[in-house]
Amino acid sequence: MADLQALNEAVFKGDQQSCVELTKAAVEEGVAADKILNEGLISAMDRIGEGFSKNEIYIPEMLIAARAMKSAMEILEPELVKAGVEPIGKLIIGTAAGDLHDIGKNLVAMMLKGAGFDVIDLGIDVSAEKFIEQAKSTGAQLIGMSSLLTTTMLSMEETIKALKEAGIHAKVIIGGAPVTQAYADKIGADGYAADAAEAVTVAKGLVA
Ligand code: B1M
Repeated sequence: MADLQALNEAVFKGDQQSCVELTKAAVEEGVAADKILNEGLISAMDRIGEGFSKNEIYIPEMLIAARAMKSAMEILEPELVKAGVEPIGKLIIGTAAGDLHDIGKNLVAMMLKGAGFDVIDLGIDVSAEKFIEQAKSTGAQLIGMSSLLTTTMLSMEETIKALKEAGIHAKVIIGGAPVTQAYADKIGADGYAADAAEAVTVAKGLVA
């Protein structure tokens, strides 16, 4: 019998192999894809997020759990598409123009995916033009930008300005080591998150 509790534990512990096996077994047994997603995967990532917020779980464990979740999602995604499960929102994400750091951005993207968002990752060094083009073509409600350098923080401001000038109404969330709430307020971002767990809370709040 499909063991979603074991799958939940496997995600929590970052046991990639068990995640894949248990997800495959649940799909083969005909367990509904949204049940596997919610009970097996998302609730485990919620636990990871809570632990991270309380400093009980650290970045390496979060990355390992997110990677395990990603492997399970690769099996589950076609089933979710077949079942017509709606994501809770669509978000495009990338690192600010000029910035090549992507470890934090990838973690944020994985956590948002884990929380049920449809995440389109534009990668690193993403220009304002690319954000605008992708915001238009995907119809995303949210745009995430990450910056690790004090210099590339400035390109976030330019991108937000360009998005507004292009008439894009998607809400913008920013983050990254040098970024602060005060800076987000200054440049007109709609949300700021200090870490990947908080990014999920902020993103959920913006699409609610
Ligand atoms: Co670079 N680097 N780096 N680097 N690098 C830093 C950022 C630096 C602080 C190191 C230092 O000097 N102490 C410094 C920046 C100084 C500054 O501007 N104030 C620096 C520098 C100077 C540089 C170069 C200029 C070095 C050089 O070439 N002279 C160069 C710049 C290249 C470029 O971007 N144009 C450079 C290059 C690199 C590598 C390529 C070697 C590598 C990046 C590899 C990669 O990402 N694939 C690298 C690395 C690894 C680092 C450090 C060591 C680690 C960054 C990291 O991955 N942290 C970093 C020093 C440090 O931070 N201790 C440093 C772990 C990651 C999980 O955390 O990204 O903060 P972080 O993400 C967090 C939160 O910030 C938040 O959630 C994440 C998870 O909790 N968050 C968001 C992030 N994005 C978010 C988005 C959100 C919400 C939350 O909403 C959308």
